[in-house]
Amino acid sequence: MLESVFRRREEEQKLKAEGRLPPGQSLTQKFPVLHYGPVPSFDPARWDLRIWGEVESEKKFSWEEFQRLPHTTVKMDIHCVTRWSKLDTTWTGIPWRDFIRHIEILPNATHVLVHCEQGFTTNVALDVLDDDDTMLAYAYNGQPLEPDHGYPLRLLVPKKYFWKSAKWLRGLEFMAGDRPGFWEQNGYHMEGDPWREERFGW
Ligand SMILES: Nc1nc2c(c(=O)[nH]1)N[C@H]1C(S)=C(S)[C@@H](COP(=O)(O)O)O[C@H]1N2
Ligand SMILES: [Mo]
Repeated sequence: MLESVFRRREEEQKLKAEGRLPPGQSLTQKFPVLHYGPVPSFDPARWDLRIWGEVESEKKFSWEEFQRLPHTTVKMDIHCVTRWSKLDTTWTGIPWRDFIRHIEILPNATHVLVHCEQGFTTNVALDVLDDDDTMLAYAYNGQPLEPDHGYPLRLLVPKKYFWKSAKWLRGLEFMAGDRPGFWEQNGYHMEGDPWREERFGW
């Protein structure tokens, strides 16, 4: 028991030295569930993903349309502000850069306010989303997301703390300038970079 704790510490120190595990984080093999409020239900006939704000024209994707978009599978590490990290998680979905080809974003847009079921929001800069591991994901380990983990769709922004990876995604509001989302209004950092330990905003 004690030996396994020491072994894990050693592994974590090594991963930190290699720059794989951010400061103040510990490894987990489990997949903790964290969110505010109840798990919403999903009705494919009524679900849509709404795009608005600083875009040429508003747009809505139905679940059927959304599923037809070409998808890929990406492996990534995730880091939660509550200090757990999980390495090599495998997700399938639509890469951000592919997704935005279906939208005309106006040149003055700088940030997105991500909207979820039940009013959860989080803010992300467009240049953060412009990466090869950000995606709109609907599967984890080859299976549809568990209801707890965001079924049917969540955003993934693995280079930021995991609260930016919004579950039960329903809308993307493109903004000219930044605006705090749910946790950001409640004291969390506007950027949330785990490598700089941007946990809290104060
Ligand atoms: N819609 C929604 N998405 C959310 C949250 C939430 O409360 N509502 N919590 C965030 C937080 S704080 C974390 S750490 C991750 C946790 O994701 P997981 O439950 O899949 O581990 O979801 C994020 N996405
Ligand atoms: Mo979190």
